[in-house]
Amino acid sequence: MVAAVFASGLRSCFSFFLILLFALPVTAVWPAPKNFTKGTSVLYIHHALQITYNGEPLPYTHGYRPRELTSKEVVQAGVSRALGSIFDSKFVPWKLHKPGSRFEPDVDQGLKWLSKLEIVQTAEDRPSAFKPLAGEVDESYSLTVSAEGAAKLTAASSIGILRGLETFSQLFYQHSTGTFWYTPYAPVAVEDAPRFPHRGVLMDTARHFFPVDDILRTIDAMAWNKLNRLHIHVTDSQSWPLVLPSMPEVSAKGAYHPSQTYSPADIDDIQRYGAARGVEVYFEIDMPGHIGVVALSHPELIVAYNELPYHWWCAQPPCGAFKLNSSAVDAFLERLFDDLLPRVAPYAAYFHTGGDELNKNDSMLDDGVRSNSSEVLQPLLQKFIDAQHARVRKAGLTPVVWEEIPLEWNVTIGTDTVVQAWLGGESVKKLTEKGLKVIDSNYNYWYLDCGRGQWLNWDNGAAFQLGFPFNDWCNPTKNWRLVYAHDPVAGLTPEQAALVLGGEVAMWSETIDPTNFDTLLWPRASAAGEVLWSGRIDPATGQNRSQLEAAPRLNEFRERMVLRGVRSSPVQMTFCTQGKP
Ligand code: CP6
Repeated sequence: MVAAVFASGLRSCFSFFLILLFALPVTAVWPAPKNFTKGTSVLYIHHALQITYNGEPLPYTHGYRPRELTSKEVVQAGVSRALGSIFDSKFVPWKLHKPGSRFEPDVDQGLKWLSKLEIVQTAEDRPSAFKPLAGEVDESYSLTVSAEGAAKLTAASSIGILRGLETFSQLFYQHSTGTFWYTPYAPVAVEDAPRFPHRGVLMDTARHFFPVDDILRTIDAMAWNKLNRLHIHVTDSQSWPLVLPSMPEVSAKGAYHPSQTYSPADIDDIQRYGAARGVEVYFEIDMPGHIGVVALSHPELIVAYNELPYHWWCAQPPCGAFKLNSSAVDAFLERLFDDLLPRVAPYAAYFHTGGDELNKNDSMLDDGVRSNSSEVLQPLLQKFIDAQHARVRKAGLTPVVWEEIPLEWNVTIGTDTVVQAWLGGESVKKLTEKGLKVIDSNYNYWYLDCGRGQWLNWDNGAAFQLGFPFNDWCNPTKNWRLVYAHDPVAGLTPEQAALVLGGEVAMWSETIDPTNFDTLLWPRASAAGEVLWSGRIDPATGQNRSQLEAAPRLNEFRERMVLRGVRSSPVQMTFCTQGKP
């Protein structure tokens, strides 16, 4: 800052000094590393940089795709993406500096080059690079870039190396001459590790369909944010885009259109794409509520499908729930899980069986139950959950459920089960008091589709009941600062906090499709991403992280996301990031 003022005032008299006196880019790296020290020396980087992986030369091949998910292929593809991010995205950081300021070094003097990047993986991937995030994975890494031009990246796992490569890529800018790339931060030393192991995004492909490419692009952007779990809420009462070869009628009747489906090959592509980037893709089939669409192919399994007035039977039209006392439902689920679980299990640790917003009244229409009393329904639901979770475990997966299953219905679930909390208030506390593992998706902060006040249902569903297929299902109003303000472990004892695996931001898609998805997800998911990777509390101060410090840094990262092809919303006007002229 001082250098910039000095430089602009005295430029003509002291041009000899100005070679060194340019203003540093304000900041770098999102999410904030655990420990990060940087200097003020400039290093240039070239495509022909020498790269080694465990001592072997690793060529930088532009756009390299891994042929198989071995550690070496994953790292090689990661190197290609990181260098592609540096050289392709053309990030000249003028937006981060006052107009007319000198924000970059001169390139007509003797340049210092980064000569090598040495990558060392100190342990074997467990269980494999193929199933990267099952169980405990060490995502930590350390990265140094010396002022003399040698970079070293060390990690225990290939995923740790990917995380370090992403940090590495964020140290570089393109020079406005267009033919040089440099970091102004040498020497750099980073020691980094995530605060939470589960850092996720929920994508809802049932209210609107998302083509595979939109999902793959989201996986890329998640990896830039060091987010590591993509939860695909793949079915709901509105549509069933998932093709099941053993029961093709379900998607044939249930998809919005034959083109709006995911084939087994699509599912495989999505999960492999994630695995290569350290993003576990796991699926949710929401049940026994939120499943009305099955009535289109199997009407005998469902009660209250499209029943009106809808708010009597469910949270959102069209209604429809599984019968809770039906051997036909059980046989259907046996077939469904036998088809789906063996295909998704190689790439994931989790399978989500839903369980949210089950309306008691539905079972009044069920010939096998005819009751809306909790005493009658609870044991039926217990049996239902036990049966489905046994199938999930048998496939080698860990079940995930929404919070209502243990908290509202008092269903007993295994302590292996992960519970996704969303209703805010005391939910996370109550769940961890029961000794249950938790993913936090507090809807007051981390539901990105909805603003506060979403439950002011202004017409009580009247429009829908009048046959008008319209539903004012909330509007987005939360800003990144509200998302950033949420700490999933605030107010918990250390024992309780240890059970919080992390969190997920949720993008329910009633009013979201590929045209507005990126813009609504980013950069707000980045704000949650930093809370989940770096922790809400800044260890340097012991206080909540500063939004004032975060804003320009998030803005810089947002520019990178846009230049890499993701249409993130702006953080603030350019004027604010540049500072007063
Ligand atoms: N769909 C499903 C939804 C929601 C949930 N489950 C939801 C509820 C309330 C709000 C936003 C979304 N649309 N299947 C709740 C987990 Cl405010």
